[in-house]
Amino acid sequence: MGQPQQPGSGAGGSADAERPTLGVGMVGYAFMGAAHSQGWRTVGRVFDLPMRPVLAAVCGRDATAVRSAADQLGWAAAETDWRALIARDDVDLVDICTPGDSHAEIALAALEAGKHVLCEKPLANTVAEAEAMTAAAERGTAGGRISMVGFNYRRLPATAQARRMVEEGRIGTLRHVRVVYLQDWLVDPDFPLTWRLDKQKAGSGALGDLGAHIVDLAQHLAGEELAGVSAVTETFVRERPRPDGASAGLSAAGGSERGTVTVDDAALFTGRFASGALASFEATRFATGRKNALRIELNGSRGSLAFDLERLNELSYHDHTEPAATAGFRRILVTEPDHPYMAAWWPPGHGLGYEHSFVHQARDLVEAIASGTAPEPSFAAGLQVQRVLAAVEESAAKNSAYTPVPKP
Ligand code: SOE
Repeated sequence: MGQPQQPGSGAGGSADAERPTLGVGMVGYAFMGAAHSQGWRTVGRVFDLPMRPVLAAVCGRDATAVRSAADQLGWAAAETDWRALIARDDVDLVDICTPGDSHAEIALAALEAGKHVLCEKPLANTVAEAEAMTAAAERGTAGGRISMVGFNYRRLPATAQARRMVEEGRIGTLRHVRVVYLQDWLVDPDFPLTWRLDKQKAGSGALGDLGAHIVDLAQHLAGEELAGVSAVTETFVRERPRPDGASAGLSAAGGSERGTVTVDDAALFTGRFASGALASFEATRFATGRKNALRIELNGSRGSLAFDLERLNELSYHDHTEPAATAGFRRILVTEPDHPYMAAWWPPGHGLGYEHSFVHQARDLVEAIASGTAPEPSFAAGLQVQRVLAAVEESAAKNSAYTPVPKP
C-alpha cells in the first residue's frame, strides 16, 4: 500500500492568514442548504485552495429557524431577506439553495450586485427564466463574475473517471446511453402536498428534480447534447393532504385538507444525440424500494461503462477489445490517488459518499473564481438542460409518439 494520503492536507494554520477569503452567502437551508454547507465547511480542510471560503451568512424567511440553522450548519450570520444577504459586503458568492421559483430573481439580483453565483439544479422553472439568467451570467463573466449550476453528480470520482475514459476513447463510438433516477418517497398516497409537488414552486416533478440530473449527466459523460426527445409522463396520485404547516421538502406530516398535485410523478423519455446515438431516460418517485438509484450505462463500439449512485465508489467497465474468453464487466474501485479528487482524501479502498460531491463542487468553484475561468456546468449548460426538459413536457403533452395498441 502506498504512503497513506495525509487527509486534511489542505489549507489551515498559518497558511490561512495569507489566503484571500471568499465570503459565501447561502439562501435556503433545507436538504440542499445542509449539503452545500457541508461542502463549504469541509473543502478548505481537504483541498489546498487559493482562497479560503468563509460561511458568512445564511438566509431564510423564519428568523428563529434560520438563526438555529446558522448555528447548526456553521454560518456566522443569519438574514431573513435575501436582498439583505446579497447587499452584505462580506458576501462575494451567493449560493442559491431555494425551490426553483426563486432561482431567477435571486441570481439576477446577485449578478447585478457583482456577486459570483452558484445555483442549485434545475437552473430555473422555465426556459425563459433560464435564458435571462444565462444572459446575465454571460454579461457577468465579462466583468469577472463566475456562475455555475449545481449538477453535483458530475463531481463524484467515479463519474469524473467515466468522463475521462469516454474522452480517452475507451468505449469507442457511442451507441447507447441508458439512465434512470429512481426514488420511492412518494409511493404513500398520504405523503403531503409539499412544495416539490406544486408546479408553481418546483416547475415540474420528477422530471425537473431527477430528470435534470440524468439529462445533465448523460450529456456530460457522452460529451454531446440531445437533439430531440419523445416522452410520456404520469401523475399517479393526483390529490394529497396539504402539509400541516411545518412541512419540509422530502418529509412532512399531512393535515386534513387535500389539494391537487400539479406536477409529474414519473417521466420516461427516449432521446437521440446529435451523433445519432440513442438514449433512454427514466425519472420517477414511485420506484418502490429504490431510494436514490441513479444508474447510467454507456455502450460504445469498443466497450461500456456503468455507474450506480447507490454504489458510488465503483465504476463498471467492459473492454470489448479484450479476448471474449476473458472479457466482461469488471469493477473499478475508484479510490486511487490518480482518480479524480481522490488524492486529497484517504488511502485506496477508503470510499467517499454523496456529501463529497458537494465538497468537490465547492473546490472546483473556488478554483474557478480564483483563476477567473468560467466553470462547467455554466448557466448556459443549465439552460440547455431546461430546453430538454421543456421538450420532454411538450412531447408528453402532444403524446404524438404514443401509438395505441389495437385491441383484438
Ligand atoms: C430529491 O429528489 C433530491 O433531494 C433532489 O432534489 C436532489 O437534487 C438529489 O441529489 C437527491 O434527491
